[in-house]
Amino acid sequence: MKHLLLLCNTLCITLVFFTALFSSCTPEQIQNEDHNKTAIGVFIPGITSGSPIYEMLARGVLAAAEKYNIDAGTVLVTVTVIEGGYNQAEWENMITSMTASASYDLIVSSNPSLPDIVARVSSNFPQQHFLLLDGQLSGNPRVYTLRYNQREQAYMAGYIAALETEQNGTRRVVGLVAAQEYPVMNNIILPGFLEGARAVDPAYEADFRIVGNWFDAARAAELATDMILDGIRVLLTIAGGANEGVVNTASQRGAKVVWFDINGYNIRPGTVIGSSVLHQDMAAFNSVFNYLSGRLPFGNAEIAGVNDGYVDFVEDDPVYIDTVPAEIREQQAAMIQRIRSGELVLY
Ligand code: RBF
Repeated sequence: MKHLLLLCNTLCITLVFFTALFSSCTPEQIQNEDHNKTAIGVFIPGITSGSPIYEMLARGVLAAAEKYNIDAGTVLVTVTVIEGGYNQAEWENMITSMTASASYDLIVSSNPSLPDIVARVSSNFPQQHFLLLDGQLSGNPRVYTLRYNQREQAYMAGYIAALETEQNGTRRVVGLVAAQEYPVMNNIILPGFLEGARAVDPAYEADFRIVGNWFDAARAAELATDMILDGIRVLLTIAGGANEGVVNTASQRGAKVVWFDINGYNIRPGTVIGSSVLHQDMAAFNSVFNYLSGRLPFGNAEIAGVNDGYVDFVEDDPVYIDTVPAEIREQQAAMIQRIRSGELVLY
């Protein structure tokens, strides 16, 4: 039996599940005053809406709490989701406040910039436990991180972008529209994307453009227009809410888009020709469930890729099958098979 209380405003969503037993949580994991409760705070570094990586985070945490509660039967588990907004300069203060409130046994977040922030907060509040996805920090006994093999994710995006360009493009250039520059973008995603394209033909170059934020669809549309007029056939877009500007422009101008993080085929059927995805909902679910069961290996920094089931390219969507030529799908499938079999290793 379960009662669900949903309190919602723009900044804070609280879900309280009245069930579950915390019998399997170790005393060290429970700081809350009420020892019958486990309180989890989810910090969204941005705005959830329009950023599937954050939607998956919240969904996975909530599902893990719900399953734990249903399985265990009697104890209360609370999940509070707090949106940090787009002003990145405010995030550290917000996480410090969450920590200083001593309200959460575990703070969960997702973003490559979080490990540095959490390292500083943790030095002032060493008891606080953190679970960070899409980021990497090892050796802190209160912090667990899991990042994805985004070289694989970007390589699969670059490969299909080049296959489509070979068939219907005019120049051997693939496009990447990114919201902002950050180390994972510049050192892993952009090089991985280009590496994938160059596996089709070494002559490929990448045209890399920056929107400047994670929401400005009009600016992203301007960049996409420029790139398409320059003869670029396929654009990978990694810009949160601004992705909308890229996909609209591409569909109006007959260009193609590769989607990142979630399955995007149905966003614009026929325009979105690839979906290089992360199963962040599953990562959030598994790691929170492990935490609740006292089995999260704090101190570890894990990396998960295609062969761990956390990175994938969606090949079985009917829209992909109906709108992308068989010849391209077969070559893409053969490349993915080489990753799965271990013949192609991309760490
Ligand atoms: N991705 C989003 O989808 N939405 C965001 O608002 C967002 N904000 C980010 C802010 C920073 C400082 C950094 C470093 C990354 C951000 N990302 C965001 C990117 C996200 O972590 C990931 O790299 C991409 O979603 C590609 O998987």
